[in-house]
Amino acid sequence: MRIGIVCYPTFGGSGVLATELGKALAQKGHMVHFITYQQPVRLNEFMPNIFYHEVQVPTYPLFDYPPYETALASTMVDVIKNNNLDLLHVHYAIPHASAAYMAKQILKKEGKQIPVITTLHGTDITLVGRDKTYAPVVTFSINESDAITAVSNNLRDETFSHFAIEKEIEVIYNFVDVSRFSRKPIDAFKKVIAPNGERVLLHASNFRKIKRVQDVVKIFAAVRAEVPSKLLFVGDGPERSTAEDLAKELGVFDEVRFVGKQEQMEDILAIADLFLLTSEYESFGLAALEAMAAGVPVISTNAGGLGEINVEGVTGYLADVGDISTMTAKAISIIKDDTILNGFKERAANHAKSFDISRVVPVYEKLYERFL
Ligand code: GMT
Repeated sequence: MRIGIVCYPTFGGSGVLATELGKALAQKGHMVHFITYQQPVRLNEFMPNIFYHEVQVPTYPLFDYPPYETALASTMVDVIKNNNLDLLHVHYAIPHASAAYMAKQILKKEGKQIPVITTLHGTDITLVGRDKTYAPVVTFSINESDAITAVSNNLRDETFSHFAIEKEIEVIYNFVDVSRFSRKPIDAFKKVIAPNGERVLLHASNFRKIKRVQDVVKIFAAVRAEVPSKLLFVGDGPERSTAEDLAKELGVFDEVRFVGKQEQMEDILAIADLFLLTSEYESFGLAALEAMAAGVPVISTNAGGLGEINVEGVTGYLADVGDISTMTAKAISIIKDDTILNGFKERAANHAKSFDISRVVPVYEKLYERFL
């Protein structure tokens, strides 16, 4: 098949998932064309049947806001025509689904039918999409998609409850390449982070308000008082300095490392003992799934779809949003004892296998085949 994939090129889960999907499809022999404004961060290897088309957004003194959506729709039209694409799979509704609708209408006039599949990822529905400024366009363009998928049951339900959706939404869970995350720790790296064999706690996100990174710091400070440990923060974003300030205030700054955005998550996860995800909402929590694939148990909130991947008492624990004391107590209960920790690690890695790339990519292929 000749497949167009439209996504955000950033470290966010939707871009990561879309890129990994494209790479997996290419490995299976499909021709995959990425259309976005920057090289996707996970598109870091050469494959002969992967193509990257950069959306150029010309500026003009009149434009206070250069019209990305128009440029994207035009690029979609060009790429679809020049490469005779069979379908377009857009990840994240805004503005990808509406740009795809526009491209589809343009091509229809020229006699070419292009099926559009929209995958909803989370904030496109629960946060940004619901905003009155966007909602009518989001609702319309989702309804005009030939197929709609959501990454969890929770997101599917949220979509139905907030938008007048007239079509079925299929749930296709996010996936992880388990083999990629089954890494041995790099000893030298572990020694730098935890020189005295401390436990390593980890959080990775875009540091937006919704992630409640200050809760991570509070949990760590309380855990550290009981069990010698270090905290690694991966990623960057608006709340990073809040987390840094709080770490100083709580007297744990020297035990915390902010390593910024990182591509080699598998090497970082390999030295971690516990993943903390304190979000107010996660449609799925791909970062937690990647942690589990690397054999790292997860302490998370029970918000959104997190309960669909993190299994209470098996792969980690879940607590209400903001319930620092429960999350702290559960974290300590996991890491205080080697045998208990190893049990959680093994079960987390095993559970992640049910989300392995080899199971999920064929589901997308079957979906595509329905439209050919
Ligand atoms: O978490 C973010 O803020 C980034 C966002 C994105 O669109 O890249 O992540 C969303 O999509 C991921 C992949 O499907 C999910 O794993 C995340 O849970 C979801 N984030 C939210 O719902 C807040």
